[in-house]
Amino acid sequence: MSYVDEVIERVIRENPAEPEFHQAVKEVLQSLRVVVEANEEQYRRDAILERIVNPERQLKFRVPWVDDKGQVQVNTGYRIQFNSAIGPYKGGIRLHPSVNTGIIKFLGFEQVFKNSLTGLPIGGGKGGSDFDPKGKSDREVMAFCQSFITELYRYIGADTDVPAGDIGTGAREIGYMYGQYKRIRNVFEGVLTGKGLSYGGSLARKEATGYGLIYITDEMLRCHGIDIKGKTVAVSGAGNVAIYAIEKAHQLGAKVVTCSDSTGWVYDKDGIDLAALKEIKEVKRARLTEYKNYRPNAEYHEGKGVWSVKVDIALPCATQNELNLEDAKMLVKNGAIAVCEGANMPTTLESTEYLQKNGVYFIPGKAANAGGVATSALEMSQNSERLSWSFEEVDAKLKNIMVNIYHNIDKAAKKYGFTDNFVIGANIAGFEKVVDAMNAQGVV
Ligand code: NDP
Ligand code: 2IT
Repeated sequence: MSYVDEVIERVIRENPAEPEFHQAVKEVLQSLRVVVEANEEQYRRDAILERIVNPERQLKFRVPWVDDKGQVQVNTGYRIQFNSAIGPYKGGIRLHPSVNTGIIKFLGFEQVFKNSLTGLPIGGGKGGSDFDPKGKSDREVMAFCQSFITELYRYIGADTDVPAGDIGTGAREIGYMYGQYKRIRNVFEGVLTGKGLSYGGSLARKEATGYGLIYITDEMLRCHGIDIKGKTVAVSGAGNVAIYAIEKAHQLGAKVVTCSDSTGWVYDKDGIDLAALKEIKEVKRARLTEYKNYRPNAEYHEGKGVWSVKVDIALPCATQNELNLEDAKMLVKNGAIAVCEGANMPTTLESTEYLQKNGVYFIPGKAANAGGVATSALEMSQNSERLSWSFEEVDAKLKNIMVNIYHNIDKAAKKYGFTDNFVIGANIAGFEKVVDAMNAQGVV
């Protein structure tokens, strides 16, 4: 059996009941086949693949807190410090009831390659909890965040591990976590990113993932002679990534006609009203059912459905495995030209293959949504030099990073004979730098 297949089998055997982690490992390792098989003996002797799929450290801890009725609640906290070969662990904290070890592990694994692709000195990690911020009072969210950090503070630090936002963790949660860290450690340092602007946050971090997604999509299309202007776009999700992807897509002259949350989706043929969406989601923290109050001509549907709309470009920005084979078939039938992932692993393996086989340009999340973590690294730089850069400066750097990522993954794909296969390109380009650093640092 080939080394790649052996390690995939071992991961499945040793990590049962972690299907999302298996999926992420399969996608990456299968892409690396050409690189590994060219030098299989050496890779095997150095156990590179066993080391790359095994986190350096996994933390799992109790998070007790008191709700507004005086009842003690107990959640589980996670932090997986996956790989620090090229920099301190870096990656978000997901707060969602679906969180478990396998989900955090797949996200941490993806983060290793994504962070490498940014070209910045950040290793990969991810954390989270099965706590659900939805429907909780601000005080309850604060109680949870303080308890979470009361345990996690021992393992993180500006030069060790720098968490940030992800699903369910936004500016409010980062603020509470930062305050508790500072109180316990008595240091004011850039231990978290996505901070508020008044205490060390970076301008353009909030916008960065969504903007970056559009910058790389635009660059990829431009290089294939296609103008994003005038294109119709389907976006899923209505959170941080979705909102700022819609904003930048509109600025570049595309029209986004859908968005969604976990209960339903909106079709607005005139283009999503961004001011309304921001008020519903960022201010009121309400459901998308409210969208019709702002735009009576828009349609609201319960359940899933954004991929059934005829569009040129699809941008999944909600969560993992939200675009399945049936969805991919509908997109192809409707003539879609590109799918670029704002979320982490939103497309199933079989739908990715189907899209690619049918000539749809596909940019995987580890490249397409890397603008968020890249700008987090820029926030770390600003914190280290105790300065803040202007919005324009950060945005220009972000754009440059996304354009570079596109060209690097394009080059890697071409080098190995897989032109336009940006999955293979991203995995190889991300992997090469990490492995080079691991080899240089010996067996650690
Ligand atoms: P948010 O919490 O801000 O928004 C998530 C959105 O997805 C919400 O609209 C949510 O609906 C919707 N959603 C639908 N189904 C689900 C589900 N099963 N689980 C969770 N959410 C669901 O998160 P972000 O926008 O920050 O993150 C979206 C995706 O982008 C994630 O995959 C994340 O890992 C990825 N990402 C985020 C980055 C960032 O900087 N924030 C950077 C790179 C990637 P509802 O409100 O009803 O729950
Ligand atoms: O998935 C991701 O890249 C993020 N949630 C952002 C991580 C970060 O450290 O900014």
